Amino acid sequence: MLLTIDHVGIACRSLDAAIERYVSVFGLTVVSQETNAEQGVKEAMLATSSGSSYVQLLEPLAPDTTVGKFIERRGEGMHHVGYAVADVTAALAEIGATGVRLIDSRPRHGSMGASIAFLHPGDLAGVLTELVQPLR
Ligand code: MC0
Repeated sequence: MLLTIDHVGIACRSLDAAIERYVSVFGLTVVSQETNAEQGVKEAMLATSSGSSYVQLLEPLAPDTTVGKFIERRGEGMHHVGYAVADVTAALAEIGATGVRLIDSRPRHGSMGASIAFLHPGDLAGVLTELVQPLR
């Protein structure tokens, strides 16, 4: 079901500062920058050299957002892993049947036009997990 690691999401206090660091250290290429009000983030996708997976940098829009609360509790760091799937709706049905808690029962709008859905970290060894059906 999981095709590849689409991205790793990293919570940061300043998107501009984090972009500058990740570009200067790793030579990554910024391929998109968006504000996603529904998710409470300003985010950037930075492509690795294979072009098929990304580092996603996430700055909270406010302290009471999911990423804002995460930084308050744990500081900056790895926030989630996003796996590419062919069909996010079908994957949600299959995963839901295993008893893993679905944070999103239906897909939402994600970065670069993807359809996304989150799974609860409490059922996946503490890792907030995102399913990503990329826009093709
Ligand atoms: C919170 N917890 C996490 C976590 N965030 N565990 C692992 N990874 C994370 N990122 C844990 C806390 O440590 C706590 O554990 C428990 O979850 C409840 O924490 P809380 O602070 O009270 O938070 P809740 O319950 O309000 O929400 C946690 C939950 C939430 C994972 C349900 O963050 C959520 O709905 N996330 C999905 C949406 C999201 O993260 N959006 C931002 C990225 P204990 O053990 O103390 O109970 S949007 C994005 O990435 C888009 C743009 C895209 O990719 O395209």
